[in-house]
Amino acid sequence: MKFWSTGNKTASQGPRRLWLDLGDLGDLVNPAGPHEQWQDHGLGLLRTIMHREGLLTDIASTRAVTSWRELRKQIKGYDQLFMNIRSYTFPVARRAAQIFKEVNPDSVIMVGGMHATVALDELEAIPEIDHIVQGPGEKIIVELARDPGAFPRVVLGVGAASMAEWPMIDRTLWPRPASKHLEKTFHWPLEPECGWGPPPVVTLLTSRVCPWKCVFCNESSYVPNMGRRPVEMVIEELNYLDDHYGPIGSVVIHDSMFFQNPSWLQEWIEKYPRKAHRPWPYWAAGRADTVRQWPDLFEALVKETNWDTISIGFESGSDRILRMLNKECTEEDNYFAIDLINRIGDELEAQGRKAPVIWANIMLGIPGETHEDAFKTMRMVKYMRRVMPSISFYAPYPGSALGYQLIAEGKSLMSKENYHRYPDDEKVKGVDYQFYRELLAGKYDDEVNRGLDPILQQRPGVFSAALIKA
Ligand code: B12
Ligand code: SF4
Repeated sequence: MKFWSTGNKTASQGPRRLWLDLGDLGDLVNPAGPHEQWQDHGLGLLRTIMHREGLLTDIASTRAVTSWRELRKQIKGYDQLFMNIRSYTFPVARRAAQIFKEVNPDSVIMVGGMHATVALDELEAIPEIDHIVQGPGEKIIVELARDPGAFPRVVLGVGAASMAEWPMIDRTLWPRPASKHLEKTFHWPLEPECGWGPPPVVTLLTSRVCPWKCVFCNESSYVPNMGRRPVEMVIEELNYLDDHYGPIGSVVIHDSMFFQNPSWLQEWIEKYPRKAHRPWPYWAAGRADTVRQWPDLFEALVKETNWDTISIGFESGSDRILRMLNKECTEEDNYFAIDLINRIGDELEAQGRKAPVIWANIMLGIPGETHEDAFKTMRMVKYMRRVMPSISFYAPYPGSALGYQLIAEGKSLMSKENYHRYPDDEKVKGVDYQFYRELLAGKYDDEVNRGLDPILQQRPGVFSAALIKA
């Protein structure tokens, strides 16, 4: 039973507790794609906190098995189950809760995570779940595990005021890759390569919660604002991981919005290149409007700290749509950011250094989007010189303003059975997905090319492979 990190150690110490890592069956055996292999920081953090308090847990993962029968065998004999449920893992979590209660009828199931906050009714409807914690969980998990009976069925979670209070996640508490083949490329307890930088990869968070309120995103709806993790702590953790599990190849900063708090970023520029064992190249996210607001800061970050995969939520190349999305960025902001990144890339290449690449987040199929809006978006993508397009069909997630609206109007095609399965899934009634499929297949390249520089027109106009799950 190599996936049990603590064997049966917990048996003699009170209730036997299990954390269940969630994801599609088999994703840690033979993954469908690189992003399915990322580890869950919510689970890692809460397990670390519990273990520090002496509340030992075992780990199983729906990703580490290829059938429910296999999972059933692994989860027998436990008294408590913990799960971090996001909307996209809801169907798996529900099935797991049912099986767990079936094989452990006297057990207590405790869940939290984004879905508990944004779609409470869906979790309340699962009778097997005993306690549902909304919001952050780091200051409640220990009490809850010690005495679940003292809590009502629905509990408001309690978080830390600052990420400075978070312990360093014990990454050996994350599930292991579950096949010999994956073991070789995974670099557990670090993480595998996904195309953004060399392995082994370290994923980490420096900030939580984004202050903007784009209507398609539910970021601001579930965790109250909290202090950023101090720069020194981030570097210390990276150096520790490099010493113990390295050498690290690259870093993924999973923050929803890395490019915020200029004073923190300034300190990062000063300390990361000097104090980290190596200024590992990293992936991190920004917004076009703030790149335009603080261009010098942005340029210094890219050049001096090796921010070499720059994720930007452009979403659309049309002002009409950007306004509808409450993106607070304009077409002009988007083009400013692209021009700046293009120029920085040229300069770095001229010095023999690697040019940064844009990880461009793009949405298509937004209700109300016209063909011309979509052509403008694809034109903008073609304008980017070094780019990894990450295109998705707009998905009406609960917790976001637009998502709630479309759900209430009966227009959402996302269901409890299928929050998101395949990139090509249709998400909203009334959207002409056939048009978008043809657009991505390059059928409208003439329209997209209109007004573009002749050199840019020659760039490939087929983007079907860039469509991702959303
Ligand atoms: C990193 C990240 C990713 C990474 C890695 C995912 C992973 N395995 O962790 C990647 C890039 C792969 C990813 C992909 C996607 N993601 Co994502 N991702 C995030 C992000 C930015 C950080 C997650 C995180 O680590 N948070 C920090 C930890 C500490 O928080 P936490 O997990 O929520 O846990 C806390 C609480 O929820 C609570 N808690 C959790 N479990 C439990 C259990 C108990 C018992 C208790 C008491 C408490 C508790 O306590 C924890 C500590 O406070 C979040 C946004 C965010 N700010 O959280 C989005 C987010 C989770 N992702 C989201 C989405 C939609 C996606 C995608 C579907 C689509 C997309 N286009 O991005 C894909 C699908 C991925 C897949 N596997 O199929 C949504 C989820 C929406 C929802 N309603 O669930 C979020 C919230 C972003 C957003 N605002 O839209 N994502
Ligand atoms: S889409 Fe990006 S900028 Fe907008 S609220 Fe979400 S994380 Fe923030």
